[in-house]
Amino acid sequence: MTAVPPTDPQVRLPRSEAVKVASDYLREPLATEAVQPTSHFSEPAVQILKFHGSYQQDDRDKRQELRQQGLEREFSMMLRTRQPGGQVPALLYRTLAALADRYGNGTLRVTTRQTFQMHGVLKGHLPTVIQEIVRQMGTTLATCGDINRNVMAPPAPFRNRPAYRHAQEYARRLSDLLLPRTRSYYELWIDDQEVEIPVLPELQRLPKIHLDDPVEPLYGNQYLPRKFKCAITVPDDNSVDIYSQDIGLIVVTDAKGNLQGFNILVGGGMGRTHNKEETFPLLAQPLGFAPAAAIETVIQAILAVQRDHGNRQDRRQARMKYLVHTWGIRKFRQVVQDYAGQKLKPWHKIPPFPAGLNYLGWQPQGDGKLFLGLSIANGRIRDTATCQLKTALRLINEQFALPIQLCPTQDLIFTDIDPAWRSKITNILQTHGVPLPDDLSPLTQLAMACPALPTCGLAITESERVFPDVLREVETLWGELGLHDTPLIVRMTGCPNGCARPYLAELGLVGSLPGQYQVWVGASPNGDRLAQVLWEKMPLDGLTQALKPIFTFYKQERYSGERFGDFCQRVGLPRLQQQALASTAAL
Ligand code: SRM
Ligand code: SF4
Repeated sequence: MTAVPPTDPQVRLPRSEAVKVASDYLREPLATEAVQPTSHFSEPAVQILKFHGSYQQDDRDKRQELRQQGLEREFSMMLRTRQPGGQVPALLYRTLAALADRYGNGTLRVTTRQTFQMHGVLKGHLPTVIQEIVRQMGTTLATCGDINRNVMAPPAPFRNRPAYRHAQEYARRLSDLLLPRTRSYYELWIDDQEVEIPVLPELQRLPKIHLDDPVEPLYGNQYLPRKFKCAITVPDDNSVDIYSQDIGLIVVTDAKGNLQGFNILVGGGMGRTHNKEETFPLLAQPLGFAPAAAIETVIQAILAVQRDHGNRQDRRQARMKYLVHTWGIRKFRQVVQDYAGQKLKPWHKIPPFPAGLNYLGWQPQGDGKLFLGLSIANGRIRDTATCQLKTALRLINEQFALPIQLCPTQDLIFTDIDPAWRSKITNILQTHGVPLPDDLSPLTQLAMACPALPTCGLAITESERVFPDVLREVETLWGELGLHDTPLIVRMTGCPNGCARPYLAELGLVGSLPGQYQVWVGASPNGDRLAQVLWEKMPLDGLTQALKPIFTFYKQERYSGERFGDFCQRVGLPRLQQQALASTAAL
């Protein structure tokens, strides 16, 4: 892998890098095009728009018809918010829901990184929508693009467990620390020179970490080679899929809950490309431990190492996981220590994480109040004929103004609930047909799918739209075998990019060709082992028939309490494939 420092004059910049440099810190050509009365942006502007939190999309269902009529695509913008640790104040939720109704497609979507996405905003409405979000203390800044994305943390609002509080606090601190410093976002959308960008003490000059760049001392004018993702968790909760992150921090406390520091993991990532063997998902590896006082420096050092040594020539090889993989963790650690000007301490031993947690249903917060976790199918908040989820959430928001925690499983938690409100809230949900978690099988509670068609420009197959049917069929089969109460993590994506983290599912379906899916099995239910491909091309109408012998084998041969993912890993792919073949031959 070639390591290209951002300012190396000898190397001709690929287009994706040149666009960033030419943008004058994320301004042009976006600023010019944003005020033009057009339906969409040019390609370079689209790349810069991402750093402002928006993707240009078009309705792929209508592409062909419009092309036949000689018309242009039906363009609209998707906006993504930044919610460190998934925290959403009640007023911001109200604003986002109203904006989605007025300017979007009427839905909000809870993402797998604990943010909201709003789809279907017309180009001309972008300034109004972004202004309103910022006015209500929200932001879309740097939620997309080659920069640090939303920082995740476990959503459970356990007020009596200090480790959870530390994780949430540091999610916010790291989010602020790694924001871009350019004023372009505010110039373009807010027209307000008064907005203050926090200058953190940690951003004072640190040798090696900071560039000689007056605007972006950490990122420079070329930003990162690729997207960058961080999460913070606590030792007994891997709801954030910590091993899938570029940087994963695990809170370490003393016996009284005082923060000592963080175990640091680096180099995780899911994305891959079909038939490109040099791309693959990777789990993050232990880097070491840093005391709390040093963590900001170490995090910036890691990011700066990726900034300077990540691959800027080939975007498919540009994620930090490939740098860690190519160098090996020892060299990576050495270089990080060199940048940080300090040695990392040894990793604090922690037990393995427990299996896939969710925080659904009514639970005590530990401070006399309750929280309520609601399962949201694919994170999509909308009303249907049978379930008026959007209306129910609006009513709860209006009547009780409850803060929200978004979950990495695309679910949502209402927090700080006075126990006296419980029956009224339950009543609102029931009268609007919103299923309470107890009504849902463990399989439905844990499942997730990415948006794919019709909005995602990269989708090869359907995902969100077909997932309810797929899940129902898998669930029926699972139930027929008497496995109703056994949890199973099922995730689906419309392409190999891995947005719903399917390579960490016990059963992962990954769009491979139109109408066909790879089937991945064998990930550990606690998220510390990747799945493997069982079948390369499976049409959906053959899925349950193909799975039946595998599920039956599991039912018959599993050890007591053994989960499907662990079983598949133990028996191995060849035996699973044999079972499937034997069953086909017997037909
Ligand atoms: Fe993702 C690109 C949706 C989490 C890996 N992802 C996209 C885009 C923006 C398509 C595009 O580039 O044009 C999708 C927009 C679809 C739409 O219509 O809304 C998209 N990704 C999503 C969301 C909404 C999926 C969801 O069901 O919630 C998630 C938004 C997270 C957020 O709030 O920031 C989302 N994406 C992820 C994750 C999971 C995670 O971060 O924990 C991954 C795998 C982890 C990782 O990054 O390795 C992920 N998305 C990708 C990739 C592949 C990156 C790679 O390293 O190869 C792409 C494509 C790319 O970057 O080139 C991508
Ligand atoms: Fe789109 Fe692929 Fe991500 Fe699904 S996994 S949202 S199809 S990029």
